[in-house]
Amino acid sequence: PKPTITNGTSPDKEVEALRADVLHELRYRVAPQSINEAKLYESVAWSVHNRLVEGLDATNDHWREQDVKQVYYLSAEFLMGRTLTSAVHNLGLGGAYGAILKDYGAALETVASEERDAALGNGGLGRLAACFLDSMATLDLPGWGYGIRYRYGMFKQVIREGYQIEVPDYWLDEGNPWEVRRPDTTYRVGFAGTSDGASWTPGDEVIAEAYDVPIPGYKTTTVGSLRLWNAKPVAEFDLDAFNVGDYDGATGAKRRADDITAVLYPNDATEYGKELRLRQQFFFVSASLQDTLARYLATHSDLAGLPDKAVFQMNDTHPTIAVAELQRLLTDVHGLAWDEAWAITTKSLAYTNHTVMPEALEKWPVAVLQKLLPRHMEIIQRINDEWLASIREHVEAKVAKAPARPAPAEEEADEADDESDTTASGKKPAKKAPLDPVEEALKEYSIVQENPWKAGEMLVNMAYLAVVGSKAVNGVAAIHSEIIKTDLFPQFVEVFPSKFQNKTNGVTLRRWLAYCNPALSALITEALGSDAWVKDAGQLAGLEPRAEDPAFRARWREVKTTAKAALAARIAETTGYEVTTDAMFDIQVKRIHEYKRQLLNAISLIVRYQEIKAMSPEERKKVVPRVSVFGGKAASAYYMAKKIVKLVGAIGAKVNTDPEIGDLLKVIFLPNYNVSEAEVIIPAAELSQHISTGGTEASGTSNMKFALNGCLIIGTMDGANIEIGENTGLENLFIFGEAAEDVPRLRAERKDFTDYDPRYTKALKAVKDGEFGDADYFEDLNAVTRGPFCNDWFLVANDFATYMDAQRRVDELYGDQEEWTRRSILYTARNGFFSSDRTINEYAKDIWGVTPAPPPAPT
Ligand code: DL6
Repeated sequence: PKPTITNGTSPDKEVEALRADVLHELRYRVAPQSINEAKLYESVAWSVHNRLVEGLDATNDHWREQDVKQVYYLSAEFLMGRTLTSAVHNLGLGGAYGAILKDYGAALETVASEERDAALGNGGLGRLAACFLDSMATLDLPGWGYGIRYRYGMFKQVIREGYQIEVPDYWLDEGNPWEVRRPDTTYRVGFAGTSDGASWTPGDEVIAEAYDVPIPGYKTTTVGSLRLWNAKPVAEFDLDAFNVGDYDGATGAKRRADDITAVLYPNDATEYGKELRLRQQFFFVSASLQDTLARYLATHSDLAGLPDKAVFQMNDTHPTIAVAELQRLLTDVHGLAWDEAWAITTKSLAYTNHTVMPEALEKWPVAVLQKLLPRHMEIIQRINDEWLASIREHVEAKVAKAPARPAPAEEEADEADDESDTTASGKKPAKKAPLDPVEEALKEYSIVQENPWKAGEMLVNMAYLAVVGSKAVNGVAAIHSEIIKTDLFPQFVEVFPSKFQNKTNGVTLRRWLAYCNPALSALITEALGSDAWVKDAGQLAGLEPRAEDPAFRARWREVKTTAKAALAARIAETTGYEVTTDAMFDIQVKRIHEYKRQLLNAISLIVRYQEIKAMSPEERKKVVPRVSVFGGKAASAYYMAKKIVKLVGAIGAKVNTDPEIGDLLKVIFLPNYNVSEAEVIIPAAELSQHISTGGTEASGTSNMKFALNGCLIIGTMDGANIEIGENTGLENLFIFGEAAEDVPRLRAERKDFTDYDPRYTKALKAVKDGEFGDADYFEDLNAVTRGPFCNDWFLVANDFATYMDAQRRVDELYGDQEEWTRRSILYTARNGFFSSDRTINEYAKDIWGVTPAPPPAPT
């Protein structure tokens, strides 16, 4: 019999049906020579797949019948991690599958660890998208994720002799039970060719084929969809070319298509790499928009109604070519007039900014766009012209109000000309006509702008295109949403102040507390008398009084110690280092980046090492033992980040083998940090570090995961740390460092530090003297925090002393385990706000206008 989801009715029958299903999958699909945990994983996963597909189709049928408004979350990244545990528990089938696996002598947790991570993302931005999908389904909100089915996701990080080596991640090798191929859902996506100003004849086309990843909501009938596109050639094989001996040509189209969906973030150091990235972006955006328009037009005829039925959330600048593509589809393909189409476009799109880092705010050269997407470049130019025309009056008034700049005296101007404008031949170039101040001011607003670093090159600022083309623009934490308004888009705020919003990030409590930390989760459920908190995070507040109960604190500590033992085992397995659970577990896991300042942490550990070495045996007895864990990947072309990885490893190699140090300090670099590693690390953390330079981290989301798992935070007043501080009580965090508002001034002062903290100087000297090996290799790290040319942009030296002071407070508090545990409980109790359910409810209400629509339970 084909089992169906029974949602709790007749549990025995359900278990029997699932048991038969697992056996069927094991026998006929997996068909192993012998049964092991990997084979059991596959069998259970395919059995869960069957349930998910039923739910997926039922949900989509329901949404279509109800004609509900849907949100389409366009994202180049979805960092899903493993699926089995969360799917099984969200479906409420944990007990059933656990019982079935027992028959085979296996347990759900160990079988689940056989799954490979789906690492279709880089860091916080991609994981946020995955958390959002979980919350959308759990809240029964009609919506889809749309992205790329990368054949190789984020690279696997291997550490060889301390150096990061990138290895491809063959995550699809064993098949993927978490997707459904939809060979009937395909679209053509064009590139290059010519445009006559009204329509486009692509020079090249590929097919986008849909794969649907079902997203089960927690304790609900809704199964949402993540639709990922795979690129295929229009014609797989050119027999004519083959027959005349052109073997490369015969498969050229296939190779070009394969490249598009090969890797996440192709290295864009080459022209081909840059172009490929734009191809990827356009490929998934075009397929997704064509798909959603087809869905709409299947039941509606008037595109004017599209904004009532569809809203597209653009996750960072990667999908922002959607502004031009939606406008093109509406005008060129569906025949709407420009203005009518533009009204629909700007009512249907919304944009989230995730960074203030200039290198991540994409700007595409006009020349590249003209070559690859000629029609889109025309459309962007027209959008820009009309936008600038629409604000001309505003800019004229602004210029008129601005205090007049004193004109330089006649001779001074001439002198200046003489110095700067005389060419080698002694001839003076023609004097540039002074620019009209209005034209000059309009440049600030222009989507198409000159490249300040490359004379004559014109760029399209994709963030500006998104702001102009969207109905809402949001940042991802309160401070970040302010910085966006004051630093990134102030000129747009003048024109449309109400467009700008804040949506503080959140994380799904299912994965990041209930499932990754089952022991803590059970204790919370016991204390609160129900597991309702898993779906209603506000209920965690009920734990607060228990922080005052010594017996409860003792149980809380016990749970932490068990999680620490699991991490200690993982450390031993992956690095060979043995660590004691009596030490404080201090964690910094995130992408390796100078702004995140792993270097500050690393230098402080050198100081700690030097200080312990200088102590008497009596003094050493007072040291709080620490295990300092780092994890994170450096982008393959990020030279400095790779050096930081190497330095941390080198510190560990010295410290961890020094018999004088023993258990007082261990420095660990855990290789290949990913979602599954995070699920082991976060429950075990006692202190976590979120120490970015003020004003650089948009939000951070691991800070939320750590806080919810009762881990104390050392951090700067940056990103979501600030709101975590407000919720938890700032006095419960270890705060240090310069505030965001002071950073620009400190940078501008270009202080050449001569007044280093002596501890800092001594630590750097040790690196320079080769105490950690490779002095030459580390020379740049040394230089990065010194002037005069390297001006400590990320304020590592500047914030060092206050960081060390915060670390002293950490050590002091850790000595008082009762107070430490009390705070740990308060972190969990007070941070329910950071559930992604809250974030998604805000998006749904303030931007998307979508409302819950659960499909009825099957009868
Ligand atoms: O919003 C999710 C996540 C934030 O929590 C991080 O603070 C932010 O760095 C990250 N942004 C990106 C974008 N690219 N860069 N850099 O990953 O978004």
